[in-house]
Order: sequence, then structure tokens, then C-alpha cells
Amino acid sequence: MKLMETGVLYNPQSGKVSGKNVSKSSRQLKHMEGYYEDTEAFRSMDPETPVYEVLMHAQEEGNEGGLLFGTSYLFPGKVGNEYFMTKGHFHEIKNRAEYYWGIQGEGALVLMDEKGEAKVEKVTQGSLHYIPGHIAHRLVNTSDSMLVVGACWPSDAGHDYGTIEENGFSVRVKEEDGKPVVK
Ligand code: M6P
Ligand code: ZN
Repeated sequence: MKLMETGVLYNPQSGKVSGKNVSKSSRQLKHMEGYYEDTEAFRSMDPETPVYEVLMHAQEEGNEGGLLFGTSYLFPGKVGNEYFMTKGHFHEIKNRAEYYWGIQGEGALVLMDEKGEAKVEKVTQGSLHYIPGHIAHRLVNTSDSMLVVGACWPSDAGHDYGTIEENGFSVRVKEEDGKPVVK
């Protein structure tokens, strides 16, 4: 029997996923209206400023039992004193869990349950983060270089952005005296 190529490549150093069934999405500041606390600082910035990009390998999107795989690239930057972050989400099918792992850079993973109780984990190269179901998750880049984080989650999990858009996370990660603080 001949060994088959999968047609997909993963570079563990850079997190790059390429080849078959791989797509890329980009978020700029203009996609994040209302997410940052300092609305004046937000308005003074170029709306085209890149905040993060996601490479995703989707062999079977939406299927119960399937898995999705991706890498998030979060640019360094701040809006006022609040670090660049992802939108963050609960899963649409609420009990669906997810793994995140640090590939490059330094940051924070904000986790919040449905009552608004938050927990923040430090993300570094090699750190592994298990995100149980019913927990909202957001990445924050607390460094001045790119934060690269891998992810694997159930194909049917879906993204509930609405709950976060309405209520936000109960904590924010900001820079104070040159260091990240959770407030
Ligand atoms: C990870 C996964 C994706 C998610 C992406 C960006 O790669 O959790 O499902 O879409 O991060 O995060 P968000 O959807 O919150 O903007
Ligand atoms: Zn998720």
C-alpha cells in the first residue's frame, strides 16, 4: 500500500498551517468596536490596524464528533492601556471544550464562567490550557511581539460572540507601570 500525503502541513515553530482545507481570517480594529474600554483611544486609532489573524484547518466543519484545528496570531499593541485581545466567545453548543497552547510570545488567557467569575492564565511558549465547556475564552497579548497560540476544538462547537458583545468579560488586562495587571 502506498503512503498517502495528507496535503496539510503544520509548522510547530511558527504555528503555520497550510495546504488543503486551510483558511485564514483577519480581524482589524474596525471589527472590534465596543470591545475596548477606552473608546476615545479606540476612535483615535486607524480602523485598519490588524489585531489578529487565524489560520484554520477544517476537514469537517459543523459535524458532531469532528475536530477543528487552528493557530491564532495576535499582534502586539494597546488601545489606551488595554492590550490587544481577541473578541472572545462562549461556544454555541455550550458544553463544548477546547485546548489552547502557547507557541510563541507571552500573553494571557481570560476565562469566564456563565456567572461572570473570571480566571486568567499565563500563556507562554509550551503552556497548555484546557478550556472546559461553559467557559468563555479570550486571548490577550501582553508582550511587544506577536503572540502565537494553537487551538483544537469540536467541529460543532460554534461561536457565541453575542453574550460577550452584550456583557463583556468581567476583567480586563491592562498595562500599568510597564506590567500587565488584571482589573
Ligand atoms: C482560536 C479558536 C477559534 C477562534 C480564534 C479567535 O483559534 O478558539 O475558534 O475563532 O481563536 O478567537 P475569537 O473567535 O474569540 O475571535
Ligand atoms: Zn472556542
